[in-house]
Amino acid sequence: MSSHFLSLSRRIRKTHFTDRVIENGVKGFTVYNHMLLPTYFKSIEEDYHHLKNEVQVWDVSCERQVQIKGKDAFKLLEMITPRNLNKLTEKKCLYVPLVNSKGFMVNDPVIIKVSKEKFWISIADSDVLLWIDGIVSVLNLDLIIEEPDISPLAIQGPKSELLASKVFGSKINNLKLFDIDCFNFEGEELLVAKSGYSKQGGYEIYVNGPDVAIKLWDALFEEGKNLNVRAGCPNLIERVEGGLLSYGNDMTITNTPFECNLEKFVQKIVPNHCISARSLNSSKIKNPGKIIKSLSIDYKNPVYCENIWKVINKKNEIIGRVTSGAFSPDFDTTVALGMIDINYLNDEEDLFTIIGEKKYLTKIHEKPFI
Ligand code: THG
Repeated sequence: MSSHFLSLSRRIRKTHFTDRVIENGVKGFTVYNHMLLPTYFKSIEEDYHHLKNEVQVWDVSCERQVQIKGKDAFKLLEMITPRNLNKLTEKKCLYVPLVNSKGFMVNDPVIIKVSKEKFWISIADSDVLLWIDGIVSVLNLDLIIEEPDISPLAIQGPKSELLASKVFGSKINNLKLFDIDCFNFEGEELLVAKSGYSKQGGYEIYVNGPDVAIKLWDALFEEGKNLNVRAGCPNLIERVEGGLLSYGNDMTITNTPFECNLEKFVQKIVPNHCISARSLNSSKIKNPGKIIKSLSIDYKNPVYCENIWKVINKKNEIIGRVTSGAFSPDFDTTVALGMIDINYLNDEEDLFTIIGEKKYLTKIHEKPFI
């Protein structure tokens, strides 16, 4: 994969874990929410096999928390998402599309209810704080918005439960997907959720401040010695196999939740509080011309999609775009996510993806590769 040095400056924030990440041999970073996010350690393939067999600790501090606190906090949340938030409790977090008044994706965060009038929006890579601040100031809502010093640290992989229970006790074994609860670590109460940006299972710990960050990192590596724990990060191959969407890659503010296959989270069809309801009700937005699909591409060499790959039909017409892709060692094919013209979703004609100068047979899959 091509790489260049990233010149650091104040605009690109380090995290409380960055020094530890470097000590553990990180080889690449990207920038996400103006903050460093590791991209690989040994190699993307080696990290992938380790993630799918062992356990990793990930510095995902760049999943910043936009905290909203006050009497109107819940009202604001209902305005910015079409998902029904009835299931959001102090014991359950939710994956929620944020949609603007024209019906376009602003972000796709996880939302956490910290207490009665206090929520964290655990954001993907776009400036949600600015978007919300605009709404709040125009409508004069009664709430305070800030980005607290919270650094999510993820434990991911099939052995994550073993590692997490060594540090947080066996109570952690009771958590089901998207459950969240308080756990004691060295006298600190930390929120821990069963969640994370992989399909291998695991937890995300919302770490407050720099001191707990280092103590927790070191405890996880001490307790994880016999579990072959390693520092890791969201893995491109595993993510694409699992069909996890990446805001800024697979979708942007030019896409609707329907195009992003997030229709199941469009639930507030009555335009009451939600600012996207009217647009999301219009037949133009409800019936998208293209939709995100999992794809397999008959290309069998290590490869990473760093720019859009065009998808074409027999007549060489462009009928889609691959937005994320990588060769998968386990499936022995290149796996991908891409926006495909809805007229080509049924297997009637051969489709091809252009990689380099050549074209490779491409199949559309109804489900991710898991
Ligand atoms: N955890 C936390 N914050 C985050 C992410 C995370 N912020 C940034 C980014 N990741 C947000 N994007 C996603 C995308 C997918 C999922 C979570 C966050 C996810 N999706 C599951 C899936 O698609 O299978 C489940 C969705 C559902 O059905 O509810 O987990 O990872 N804290």
